[in-house]
Amino acid sequence: MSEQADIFTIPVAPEDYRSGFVGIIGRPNVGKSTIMNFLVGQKIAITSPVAQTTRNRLRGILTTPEAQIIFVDTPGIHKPHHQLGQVLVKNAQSSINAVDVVLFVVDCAVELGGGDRYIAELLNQTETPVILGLNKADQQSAPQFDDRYRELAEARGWTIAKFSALQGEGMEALQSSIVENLKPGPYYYPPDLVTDQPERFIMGELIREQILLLTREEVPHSVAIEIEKVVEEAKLTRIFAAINVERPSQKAILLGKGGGMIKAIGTAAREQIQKLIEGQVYLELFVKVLPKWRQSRVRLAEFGYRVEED
Ligand SMILES: Nc1nc2c(ncn2[C@@H]2O[C@H](COP(=O)(O)OP(=O)(O)OP(=O)(O)O)[C@@H](O)[C@H]2O)c(=O)[nH]1
Ligand SMILES: [Mg+2]
Repeated sequence: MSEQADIFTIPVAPEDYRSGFVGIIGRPNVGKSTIMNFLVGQKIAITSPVAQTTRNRLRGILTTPEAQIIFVDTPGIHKPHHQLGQVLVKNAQSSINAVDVVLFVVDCAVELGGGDRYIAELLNQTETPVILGLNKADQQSAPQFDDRYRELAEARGWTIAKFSALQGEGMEALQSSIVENLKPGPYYYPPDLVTDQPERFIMGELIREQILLLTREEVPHSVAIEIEKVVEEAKLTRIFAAINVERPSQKAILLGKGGGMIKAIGTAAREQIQKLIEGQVYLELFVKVLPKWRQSRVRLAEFGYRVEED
């Protein structure tokens, strides 16, 4: 669809309608993507217990009768070690300035730490309203942890919300708090759209999610998925995807004994993709070795890791 056609499909919002962009930031693994998926009501971003699951800035759109909230999910902020790490951190930082509200997420099951303070410092330079989101309330065994988080928020005039994105408690209040912080505005996207990402990108992510869940450490971060071909037939969608890794040893792990691992990844990813496209899927995966792709800006761009400028 051309850009112009897009503009005409967006209706005019009612008077006193609110809208805006909400940047979700925080350390890796605190539950940022889980929060976005919960509020949007659909799995747009993949989630896993492995830190640095999210690699790309990703938009999830929630349209209600009173507001349109565009969530910008970002990779966890941490100290960068290599080219991919630097791209991830830079992108997360620049999204702080480009949004209307920042949702700074922490894991309240653990004490406020250096990683959170590092992010709080980045936020000191912004005028954007900040909501400090205390996630994983369901896992918190020491409620006194909240004291430090409250001090942090009160000293800076931030709003606080406490919730569990996994179980849902407190999520309605979080949504209200976000809407309260939004200004009157138009629909930025058609009301029925839930993400700005093409379906192919999400398909690749759903494959990567299974690799994160089924293989150990090291391998997941060296993986880049390329959807090479999608063939839509009457009752079946055939998808051909390459899994790029950096070393032959990683290829061996991904294949597994007798091809058992790649089969398990394929079966699980296929189920997820079927949910996404609401139809039958045939999924064919192959593993390729592409040395040092993470060090290469060109490769990063090829695999869809945008280097975003401030
Ligand atoms: N118990 C509990 N687990 C949660 C909650 N929210 C998220 N998780 C889990 O925490 C892990 C990380 O969640 P993600 O949503 O991938 O975290 P993230 O902040 O997006 O992580 P990165 O993309 O790596 O920065 C997953 O295993 C989630 O299921 C919660 O409220 N309670
Ligand atoms: Mg994430």
